[in-house]
Amino acid sequence: MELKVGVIGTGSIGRDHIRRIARASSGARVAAVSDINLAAAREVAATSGAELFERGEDLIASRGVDAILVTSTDSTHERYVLAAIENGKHVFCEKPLAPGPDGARRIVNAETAAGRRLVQVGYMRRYDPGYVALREVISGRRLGAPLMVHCAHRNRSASDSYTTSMAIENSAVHEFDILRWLLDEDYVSARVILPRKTRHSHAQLHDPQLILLETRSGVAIDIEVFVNCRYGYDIKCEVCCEDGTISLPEPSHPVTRTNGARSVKIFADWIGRFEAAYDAEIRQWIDATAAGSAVGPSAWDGYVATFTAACCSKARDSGALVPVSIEERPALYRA
Ligand code: ISE
Repeated sequence: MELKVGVIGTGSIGRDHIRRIARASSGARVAAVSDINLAAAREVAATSGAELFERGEDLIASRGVDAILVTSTDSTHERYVLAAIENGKHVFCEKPLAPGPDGARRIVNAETAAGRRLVQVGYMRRYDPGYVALREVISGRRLGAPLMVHCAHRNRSASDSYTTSMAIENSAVHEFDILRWLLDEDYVSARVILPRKTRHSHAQLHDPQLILLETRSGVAIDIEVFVNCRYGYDIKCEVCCEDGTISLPEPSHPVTRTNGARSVKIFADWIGRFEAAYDAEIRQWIDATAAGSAVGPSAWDGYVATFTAACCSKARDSGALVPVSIEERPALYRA
């Protein structure tokens, strides 16, 4: 059976996933599209042959759509994911699951009430071969227990509408998800330090920020979030364990030697840096959905990442150490 996918949100990541499905994924096709920017959706519908819907809710309810991909603006995720659950349809939602923990919790509540997993959240780093290799070493305790993790999340530049909160809720949220997955444990506290602000920032954005987290077993984590680093998109992660350290591999690019210098390309953004991971996550979502199951980052994972982000924002605004008190994981997500 060919899975008929409806895409809500035809901006850049939406178009990217549409191309991905067309290019690499047998077993699925984009059957419908919708966007609040109707002209953009119409253009995508015309080139992809998908049916155009003016309202996302109508696309979700359509009998011509089996599963939903939500790539609309963050503030609209909750309503589309809830509508998909209500219609009993599998839904892939780009991160964050919702801008704040209350919205993400409502999604968890709706899914647990439905009694089955329907939601996958777009934390694509879990499919990146480098992070997968790191996890194998950590979970196999090949270097003993992890003690400290040093991370950097650097974007080349941020737009004028990008704010201090977004650096945590939209960017560092990836770190919260991947580190919890790597270490297989939750956080207990958060602190945020605001270093000297770069001159490349603007009034609404304090950049960089330094996040300090502690996990249940006492692993200390520092995350530098620097969204105006100027030189490229750079993601770093080094885990210090009892018997050695392990680092996220650098993306492999040829080394050029010319004019007295040796250089290696650095990706400009996450689309290039994590392309293989995006391909793998969408492939896995399609296969699992076609088989009637849901795998990958769950609504619970989406909730925990968003909850942690809210704690970090509070820690930054108060300057205090903030406890990250996460409730017990509902049974649906324990398997
Ligand atoms: C962006 O929205 C993403 O999701 C990227 O993966 C992240 O690295 C970037 O910082 C965000 O702004």
